[in-house]
Amino acid sequence: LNLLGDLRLALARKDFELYYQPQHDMVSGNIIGAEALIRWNHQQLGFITPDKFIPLAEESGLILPLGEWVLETACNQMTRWKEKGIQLERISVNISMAQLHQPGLIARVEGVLERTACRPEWLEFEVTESYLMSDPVEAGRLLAQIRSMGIMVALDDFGTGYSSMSYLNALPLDRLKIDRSFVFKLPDEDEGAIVRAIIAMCQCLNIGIVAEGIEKKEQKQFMMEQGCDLAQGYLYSRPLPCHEFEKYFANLP
Ligand code: G
Ligand code: G
Ligand code: MN
Ligand code: NA
Repeated sequence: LNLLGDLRLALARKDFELYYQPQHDMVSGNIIGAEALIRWNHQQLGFITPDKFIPLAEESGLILPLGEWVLETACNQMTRWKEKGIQLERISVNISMAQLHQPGLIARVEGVLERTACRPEWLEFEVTESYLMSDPVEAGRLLAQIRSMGIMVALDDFGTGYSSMSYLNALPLDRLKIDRSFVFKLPDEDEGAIVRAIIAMCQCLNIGIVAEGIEKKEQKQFMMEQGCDLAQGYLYSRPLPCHEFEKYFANLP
C-alpha cells in the first residue's frame, strides 16, 4: 500500500467528498452554520477519514492543493445553498498551518471567492490551537488579514494544545471551539469548572463559543446553562453528505 502515491492520484482524480456537520444555535435550535469535513473515497479501501490522510498531506505538501480543493468546493456549495434559499449563515472550513503560511494566501482566497461567487461573510476558517501556538505573532498577522476580508476566524480544538491566555487575547478570533474531550466528560464537576471558566473568559473577550462533540442531552443542557452560543455533535447530527444535509435542514421543526 502506497498511501502517498494514492493520495497524489486521488487529487488528480478528485476522489474526495465534503461532508457537512450542522452547527446549531443552542437557544433557538436553528442551524446557523455547517463545518465542512473532507472524506477520501479510496478506489480500493472505500471511505477514509481525514485523521488518516491529512497528516500525510501536511508532511508531503499536498495539503496546499487539497486545501484549495476543499475551500473551493465548500464555497461553491455555500453559493448553491444560498441560491436555493437555504438560510445558512456560514460554512466553516478547516485550514492547515501550511495553508495559512502559504505565500499569496489572500490573493488565492480572493480568487476562490470570485470563482465561486461566495461572499467572505459566508465563510469561516477554523485553525487549531497547536498550529497557532508554533508562531503566534505571524499567525496573528495572517488571521487579521483574513478577518479584514470579512471571513470569520475560529480557534479549533481549544484546550488540547498549549495556548496561553495572553495569546488568546492577542489573536484576532471571532469564535472558540471547545474541544470535545472536555464536552465528553460533562457534567463531571471538574470538567464543568474548566468549561465554565473557558466560557466566562470568552464572554469577557467578546469571543463566541462553539461546543463540539455534544452527544448527550445532559451535555447540551450544561452548555446551554453556561451561555454557550453554538453546538455541534452527534446529538444533533453526524457530518452528512450534501443531499442528506439538505434533507436534515428541510426537516427541522
Ligand atoms: O470527521 P472527522 O473525522 O471528519 O475529522 C477529523 C479531523 O480532520 C478533524 O480534526 C478535522 O479538523 C480534520 N479535517 C477534516 N476535514 C479537513 C479539511 O478539509 N482540512 C483540514 N486541514 N483538516 C480537516
Ligand atoms: O475539526 P475538528 O477536530 O473539530 O473535527 C470534528 C471532528 O469531530 C470530526 O471528526 C467529526 O466527525 C467529529 N465529531 C463531530 N461530532 C462528534 C460527536 O458528537 N462525537 C464524537 N465523538 N465526534 C464528533
Ligand atoms: Mn474543525
Ligand atoms: Na476539534
